[in-house]
Amino acid sequence: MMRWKALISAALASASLPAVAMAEDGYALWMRYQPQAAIPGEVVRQPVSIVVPNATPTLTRAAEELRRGLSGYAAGPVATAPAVRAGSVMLAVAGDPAVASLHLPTRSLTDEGYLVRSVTIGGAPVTLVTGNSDRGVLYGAFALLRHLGTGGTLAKVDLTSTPKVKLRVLNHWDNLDGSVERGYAGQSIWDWWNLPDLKDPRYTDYARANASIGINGTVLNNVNAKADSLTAPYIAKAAALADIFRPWGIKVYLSARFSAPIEIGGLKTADPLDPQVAAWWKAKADEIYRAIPDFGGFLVKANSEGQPGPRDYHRSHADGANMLAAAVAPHKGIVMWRAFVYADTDPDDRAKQAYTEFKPLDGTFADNVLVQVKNGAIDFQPREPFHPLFGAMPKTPLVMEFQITKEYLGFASHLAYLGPLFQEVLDAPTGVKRGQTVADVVDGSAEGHRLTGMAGVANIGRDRDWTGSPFNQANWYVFGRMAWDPEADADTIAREWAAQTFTPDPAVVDPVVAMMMGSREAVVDYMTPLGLAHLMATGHHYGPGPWVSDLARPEWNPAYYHRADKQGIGFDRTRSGSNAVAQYAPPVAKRFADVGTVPERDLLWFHHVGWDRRMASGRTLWEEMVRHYDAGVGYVAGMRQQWDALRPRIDAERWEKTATLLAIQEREARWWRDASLAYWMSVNGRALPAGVRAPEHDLAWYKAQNFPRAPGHTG
Ligand code: GCV
Repeated sequence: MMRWKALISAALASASLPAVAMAEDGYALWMRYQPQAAIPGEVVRQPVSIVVPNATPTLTRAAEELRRGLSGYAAGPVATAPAVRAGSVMLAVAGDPAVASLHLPTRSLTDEGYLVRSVTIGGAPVTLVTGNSDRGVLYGAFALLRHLGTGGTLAKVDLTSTPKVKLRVLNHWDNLDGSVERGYAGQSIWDWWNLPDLKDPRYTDYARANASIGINGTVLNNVNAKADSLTAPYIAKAAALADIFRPWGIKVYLSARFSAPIEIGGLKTADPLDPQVAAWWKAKADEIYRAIPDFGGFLVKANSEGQPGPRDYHRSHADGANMLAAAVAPHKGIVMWRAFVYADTDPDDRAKQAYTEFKPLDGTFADNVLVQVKNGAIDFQPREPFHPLFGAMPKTPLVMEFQITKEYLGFASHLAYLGPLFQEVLDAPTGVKRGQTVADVVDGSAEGHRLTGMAGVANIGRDRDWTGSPFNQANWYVFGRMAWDPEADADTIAREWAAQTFTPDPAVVDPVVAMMMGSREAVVDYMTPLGLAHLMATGHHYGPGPWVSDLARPEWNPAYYHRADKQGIGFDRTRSGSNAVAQYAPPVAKRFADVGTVPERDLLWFHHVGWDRRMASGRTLWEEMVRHYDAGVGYVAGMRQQWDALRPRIDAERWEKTATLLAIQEREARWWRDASLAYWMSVNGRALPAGVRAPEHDLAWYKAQNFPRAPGHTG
């Protein structure tokens, strides 16, 4: 049979197949490229061939990916060809003569944007994938595959996009011993022991996955860094990874331990103003760049949770950051300096400390320094109001740091799609200028910064499905897509993820997306409703521990955050309390400070209120809290039902795993609800509203639960 006929008959056959695929282990992520009607359809009447007139390592990877994707979708072979003919897909940079002669609007694509368009070349209808650099073309190839994987066809393709954020970076909290801090998907994917010799094929698949969603950087090691990662053997290991990632447009970065000059450099000090220290870092940077010419730069956690830093020498964070920035500047490297600082010696509200320390430093950082700020002022809680530093440091580029791994949202076992969390933060008005949002600060448009960034703490490990569950893959995916466009919509991204991960069939996509979109709110409801935060058990943060109040550092105790007593609950951050609200721009501060205008979802974050306070629903606060706990548990029960109904349409392996995890989630959601209610009742002395189910056990039982082996807790 002629090849094009084979293509069409395969497509027709696949179109009539039931939506069930074979058993799958999730390794392929959203890049499954399963047969579907979209490729030949009615339109492509010629066999597909891929043409790359002027290959580079990146264009070769892009072509190979397209070949893999198109032959998967079309269930037949797709060839590479030397010249275009009808039905070809051509990959070429905009400067390529064949593309330039088409006079396409490519200028606005800047460096990494793409244009994928149906054009005519030499009389032949061709799908052109172009950009101003080969990385742009690579992103275009993935955009085309996304288009096809979400039900699009090769007819009249017209896709164009330019990333709004320059540095789109994963942060791995991976330790050199293979453990992952706050990792719930197995050991680190980096086999440090066998690198640089053993190049696990997984590294390439990791790069493909990241490139497919626009991620262009990766910090390989934990921010709680060991100086060893800066020694020659580890630089060689990082260089081996950089070589694999480079053609996929991904740069390697390292977390730098500030005291490394002492630990591995033999110096007596790490004082950033000491010329010997600066010289040591400069030589170290030169050494790294000899091995990794496109090394991205350093990420630094300084003077936070026991890490060393410039404050040890009575220097500022800017002194520390600028010294490192000078070391990498000759190589065009950058420094991402974290603002996640708080100290037990500072009696002030923990939520205020980063702002207090960093805001006065605005304007003092070198041009190649970005300050990396967590999305909220405490620590990746199920919900936090946006961090007040966004909008408050106009002269400094601020990197948004999200946590993709779910340290505080049920680890890998709970289904919680983080798209709505990311979007809620990015969409938040800063109040600094009319209409300005956090996304405007992050993408630089607020102040005209060109060096911009978004970082996500990775949820990736050596588990076969990378992230511990099929649905956790969506959080990696949505991070990449929102880093590309911080104004993107969580629902739209969930749809495209679900279509590629399962099938574009709306009978699957609709219920899957419906499950996902409310899933994070459900976690908020059963863990920390109405603005509560940090009520998780000590250390590992697994399960409820609102009663904990005996830890040495006040801000490590859940009781510090909820402040519940017989009369009421919540942290007063208004003028009568810590006055953290004053760190926001006046219109936002005003809204949060007034108990009548603060959004109810943030009520107890900003206010201490009585249990009998009337809520918008007419219920008392206590009744409303109970309702939220029940709603959270009920949502999980609903997800289980929806997932059960999808059983005939999902491959057995991924269905089973998800069903089992949902059962765990329902059990744990009940545990959270019951333990929390038992504790609140012990504090407020109230009964449950009529008809509400009592906790299964007494408070003593919940307090006695102990999980010393909970995963992810490494120091
Ligand atoms: C890497 C939280 C986590 C720590 C983490 C820290 C940080 O406190 O519990 O594991 O350390 O944040 O972001 O630096």
